Amino acid sequence: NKAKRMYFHNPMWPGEAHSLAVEKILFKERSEYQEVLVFESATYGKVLVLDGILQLSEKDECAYQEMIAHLPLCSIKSPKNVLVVGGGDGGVLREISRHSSIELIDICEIDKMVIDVSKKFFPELAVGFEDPRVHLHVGDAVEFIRNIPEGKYDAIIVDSSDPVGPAQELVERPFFEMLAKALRPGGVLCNMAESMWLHTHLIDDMISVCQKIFKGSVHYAWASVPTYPSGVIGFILCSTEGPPVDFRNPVNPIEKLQGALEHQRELKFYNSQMHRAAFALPSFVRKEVKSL
Ligand code: AAT
Repeated sequence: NKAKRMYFHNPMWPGEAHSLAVEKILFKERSEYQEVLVFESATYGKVLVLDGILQLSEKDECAYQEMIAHLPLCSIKSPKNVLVVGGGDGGVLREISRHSSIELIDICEIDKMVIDVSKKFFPELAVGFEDPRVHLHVGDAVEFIRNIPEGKYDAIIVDSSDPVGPAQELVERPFFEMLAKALRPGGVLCNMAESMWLHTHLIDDMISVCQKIFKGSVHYAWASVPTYPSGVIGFILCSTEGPPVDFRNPVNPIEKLQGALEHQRELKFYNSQMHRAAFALPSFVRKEVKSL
């Protein structure tokens, strides 16, 4: 039936599926946008699934959330205004809140059910919403970004779902153009960018689009996240024209940030060495992602 096809034959990774033993289904409901599922797994803690695609597990969310937040924020000095697109679980907010220079954290998540479910089942992530600098906007990021004054943000983090469903438009050129406008000169974007084992074609397309729009620099980084398809996830890092940004060498190292390591929760994955290492690419990626 249709549900089975969705789980086992996702067009993003045909011919493969990753299994986790389910101890107990904790929540399953259809929101206005997608099917939201939370289950207790046997070995990875609680797991959030949207439309049959795993979004996070308690065991390895640290790798994704820490990297997607600190790769951009440690690449510029004293970030002040930040926007998160998607990220309704709050995990990226929790990481951003380690940066004491930040004054404003806007987040635009389309699906209120994701936020409510996270507050109920993932308090270690949803704690991110408690930071008083956070301003929540529930709606489509494409609409939200259209009305943002030019140059408002120092950094934008796109923590959105795969480009099937409500996130389709978030990998297209007009969206990147709006993001670039919303950034100050020398501002940075970090965008979730799929797996180098599965999607070099998609990565190549996204990078070529970004190179046309972001006149500073464009780089690809990656991290190991065992519960994501093929066990890795990538990030595209871009900067707008202006003061140059050298993403590969953090100018705002986390180890020197006042309070960043004494936060309510320790950093489990990210450090300056992981930051630098994330930009090293296998030879096949260099070859297949021609735009790099
Ligand atoms: N931190 C968990 C990882 C995610 S969550 C992606 C979020 O993006 C979801 O909560 C989804 O509701 C939201 N989203 C999707 N489309 C939009 C949109 N148009 N506007 C605003 N928010 C949106 C990503 C996991 C990546 C999985 C890799 N395979």
